[in-house]
Amino acid sequence: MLIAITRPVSPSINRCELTFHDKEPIDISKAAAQHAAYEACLRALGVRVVSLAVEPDLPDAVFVEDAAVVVDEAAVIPVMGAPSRRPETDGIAAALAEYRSLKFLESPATLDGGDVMRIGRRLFVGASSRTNAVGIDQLRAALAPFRYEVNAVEISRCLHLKSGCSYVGRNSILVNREWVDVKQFAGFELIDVPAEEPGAANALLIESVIERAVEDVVEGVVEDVVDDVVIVPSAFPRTIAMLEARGFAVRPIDVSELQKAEGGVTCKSIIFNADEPDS
Ligand code: CIR
Repeated sequence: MLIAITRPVSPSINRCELTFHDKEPIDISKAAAQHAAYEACLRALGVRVVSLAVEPDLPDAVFVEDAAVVVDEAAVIPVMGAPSRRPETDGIAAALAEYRSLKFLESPATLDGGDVMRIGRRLFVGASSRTNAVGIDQLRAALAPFRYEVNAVEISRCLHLKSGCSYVGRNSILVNREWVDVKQFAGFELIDVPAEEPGAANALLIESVIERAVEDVVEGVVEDVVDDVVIVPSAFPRTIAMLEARGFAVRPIDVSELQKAEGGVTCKSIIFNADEPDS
């Protein structure tokens, strides 16, 4: 089954890291309600949500995606790019140890999970202000025994790689080419976000149960499975309409408060395939 690790919105989120956004007050109870709706959406799609304890003193702790890179064979725990966020990995590593063997990156490596877009056995990693070349090299070395290919991608004007592109299924990548250099994406269909919605390329694919079963047998991308769902912020109606017109099943979700913290829809969960841990 698919498992999603999540963590509640921290009461200190108004002290979050900001890189490209101006500071705007975040309504904590509204953010918590939106996060609950996000978790409910995942559950409705058949995902088992494992919500960890709140981290009151870690403002960005809700953005769990940045604290790990999970593949089928292992979980890699990075040194996160923002020093304020580094303590977040302790709780994430403890939770993931139930499901995966752990590998740890070491300083001077830095890497945020939001910079890693996995498509089958290929990992594209954004060379961002949070992820350095040593981090990309250490990730490549950590995953080499499992035959994953790791490629660096140049990005600019956005926080993470997945701020500017996401794999949405059907061999397709939703992308803002103003922010992401697409030359590594040969062989994939590129779907450009509308110019009016530059931030809309962060979308969360939840693959259908059928596709997950097939993926167990056939490694790599499975095309034309109709039951996949792509979760997209409701703030991006043109992108939603465009994806629906192309036949994608889209689930719009309101994440306006966490967008003020420079978050999107992928960053609030770590999603992977696993059996239930033994209790
Ligand atoms: C940060 O700057 O680290 C947080 N305020 C936002 C992190 C969002 N993470 C993501 O998109 N993967």
